Amino acid sequence: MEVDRHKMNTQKLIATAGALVANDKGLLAMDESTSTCNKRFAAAGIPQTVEARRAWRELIITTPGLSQSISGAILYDETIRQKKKDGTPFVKVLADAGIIAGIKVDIGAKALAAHPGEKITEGLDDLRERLAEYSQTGALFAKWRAVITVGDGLPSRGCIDANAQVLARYAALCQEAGLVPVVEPEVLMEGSHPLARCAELTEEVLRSVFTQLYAQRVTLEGMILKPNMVLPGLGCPTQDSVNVVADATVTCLRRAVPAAVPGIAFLSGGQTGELASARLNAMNARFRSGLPWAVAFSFARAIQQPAMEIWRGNQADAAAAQQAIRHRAMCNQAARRGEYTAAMENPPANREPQAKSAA
Ligand code: 5MM
Repeated sequence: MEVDRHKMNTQKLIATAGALVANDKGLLAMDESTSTCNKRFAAAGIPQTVEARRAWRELIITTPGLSQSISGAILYDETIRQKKKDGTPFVKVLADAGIIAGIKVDIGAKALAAHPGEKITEGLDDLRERLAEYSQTGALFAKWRAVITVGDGLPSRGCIDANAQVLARYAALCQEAGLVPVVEPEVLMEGSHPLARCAELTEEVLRSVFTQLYAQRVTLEGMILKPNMVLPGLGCPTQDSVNVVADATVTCLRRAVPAAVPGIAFLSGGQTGELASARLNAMNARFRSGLPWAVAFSFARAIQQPAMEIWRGNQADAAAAQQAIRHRAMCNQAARRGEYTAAMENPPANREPQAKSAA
C-alpha cells in the first residue's frame, strides 16, 4: 500500500515536471514578495497597495493567449489567495487557462550568522503544513530561492553548503507533499567579477546542491532546476557576447547537472527582456539537440517589466500591457526553439512575432 502510494506520487511528480517544460513553454515567475512588488511599483509610480498588487496579478493571469507559451505561474502567498474583481479565484483562472499553479514557499533570505555579507534562505520550520495547504489550494509545484553573493572572499564554503542543504530539505518536503520543487540557487550578478568567476562559482554551487539533493533522497526526475545564467558581474568592464555566455552556461550545466533532471528554467536576474531571450536562444540554437534536459525559462522581470512600465496602474493601458506580456512570453518560447531573432522585437505594425502553435 505504502509502496503503491509512493510510486503514484513519483509518477505524478514526473508528469508535472514534464508538463512544466513541455511544448517549448516556460514558467512565469510572479511570486514577488510584498516588499519586492512594492519596490517595483514604486519605481514605476504605481501605488503600493493590496488592491494595486491584486489588479496587476489579475492583469497578468488574464492575458489572452498566455497559455500558448506559459506552462506554469509561480504565485506568492498573498496572490494564491486572491480573486479576480468578479470573484473568480486566481487559481481557477489559471486552471481554466491550462496553466499550472505554483507557489513560492521560502520566507526570504536572512543574514547568515558568522558570515558577514552572506545570506541563508529561511522557511523550513512549518513547511510540511504549509505545503499541505498549498496543495489543497491547487498548487502542483513550489519554488525556493537561495542567494549567493559574489565579492572579496565571497561566497564562503559555509554559505554555499548551508543553502544547498536547505534547498535539498525543501525539495524533499515538496516531493513528499506531491509538489514538484523548483530549486533556485542564484549566484547574483552584482559585482565587478569576470564571467570566468561566475562560471567557477555557479559550478561549485550546483555541485553542492546536487550532492545535497542526493543525500536528501530527492527524485531528480521530479524536480526543475532554476539557476542563473553564467554572466560577467554587472560592473565588469568586459561584457561578453551572447554566444560566449551561452557556451559558458551550457559548459557549466553539463558539468554539474545530472541528465535525470527534466528541465532547467533560468531566472533572468535583472537582465533586460531582449538580452535574456537572446541568451536563452543562443543556448538552444547551438546546443539543444545534444542536451539531456530542456533549457527553458522562469523569468519574472524579463517578462513583466516592459508591461509594468506600460500599465503604471492605469486600467486604460491594461490591454497594451497584456500584449507586452504575451510578446515576451512568445519571444522566450521562440528562444527555447532557437528561433528567436532581434527582428521579433520590432514586428511590422499590428503583427505579433510568429510562434508555432504548441501541440
Ligand atoms: C531571482 O528572482 C526570481 C526570478 O525573477 P527574475 O527573473 O526577475 O530574476 C523570482 O522568482 C524571485 O524569486 C521573486 O521575484 C521573489 O523575490 P523576493 O525577493 O520577493 O522573494
